[in-house]
Amino acid sequence: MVQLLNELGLSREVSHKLLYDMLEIRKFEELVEKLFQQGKVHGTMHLCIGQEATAVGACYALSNKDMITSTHRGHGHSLAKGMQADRMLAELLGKETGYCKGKGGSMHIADLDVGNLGANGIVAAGLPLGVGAALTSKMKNLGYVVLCFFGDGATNEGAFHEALNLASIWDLPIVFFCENNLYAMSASITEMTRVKNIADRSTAYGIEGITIDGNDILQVIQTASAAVEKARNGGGPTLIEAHTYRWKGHSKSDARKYRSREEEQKWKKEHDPITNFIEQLKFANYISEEELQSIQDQVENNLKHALEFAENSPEPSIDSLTEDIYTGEVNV
Ligand SMILES: Cc1ncc(C[n+]2csc(CCOP(=O)(O)OP(=O)(O)O)c2C)c(N)n1
Ligand SMILES: [Mg+2]
Repeated sequence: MVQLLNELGLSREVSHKLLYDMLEIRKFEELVEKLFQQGKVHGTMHLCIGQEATAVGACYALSNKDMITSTHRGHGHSLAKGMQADRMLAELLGKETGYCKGKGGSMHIADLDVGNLGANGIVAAGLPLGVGAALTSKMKNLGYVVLCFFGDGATNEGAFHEALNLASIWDLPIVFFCENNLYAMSASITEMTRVKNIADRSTAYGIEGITIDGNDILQVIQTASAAVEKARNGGGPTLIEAHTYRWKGHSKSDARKYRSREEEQKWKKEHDPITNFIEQLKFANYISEEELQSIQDQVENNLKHALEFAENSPEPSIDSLTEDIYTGEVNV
């Protein structure tokens, strides 16, 4: 464990930042759930509590100029890629100061400045977009890598297979990162595919496929970093399948009848990515109780200010209703 921290070049400071980022995602999601219950968030929303290590670990492997594509469950990806909680909350509350001026909301949140090409309400739709961005990087020699997040359910969509095939034959600088949380809405992965591992599907496209524990952030960093480096050096795509679990229902209208409370408890107790990382850090003497408390306080404090910012921000004006909806000429 200490060895892996050293091998990955993770200092105490960096490991504290990783913990901060995971805690921020969890607390952000808990806050969003509360705001939704208060009727302040419109539409639906999909929480990623329990899946913090995949978002933070995979984005740690990327540089600022690298890009991601996200999913309907994208709050964690967005925060991990460098988006700020205040403008994210403002977006979810439909405020003018939000990342998309309050017009995108949870499933269309994006920020090109930090390389987030966007959440996406269409399952698997981020993959072809990612392939397009990776093709641009290659053709224009721009040097950036694209990492596409998607769920297990997305791997049964045609877009997944087309994207992997094109990325493979063109040796694109892209990493396909599947967050296998065992379910697509109410359907268990075992009812949706006969292959044992989703990573095995890489064989059909002649690329490397790897299955990892997605709730172990160190494993995620190790695997994603190697895949990103390979992609950057012309080695082409990799399919990473990271096992994880969403603690909450699929969206707000889900009674979770398709799985048992025992199964949920087991994942929470034995595979909580945050508790596990804290234990690893304590074991390695990387964190004291005071430092842990201070990180937790900073997260709470930051979110308190973020919420104040979002709640005090103005609603968009009616005059701006059709602004930023259609694009003008695009220069490529
Ligand atoms: C093309 C398409 N089909 C169906 C839906 C409805 N839908 C929304 S999320 C979802 C499940 C996706 O499961 P998965 O990819 O495993 O992601 P998870 O929700 O587990 O994060 C479905 C079927 C959709 N949004 N788009
Ligand atoms: Mg899933």
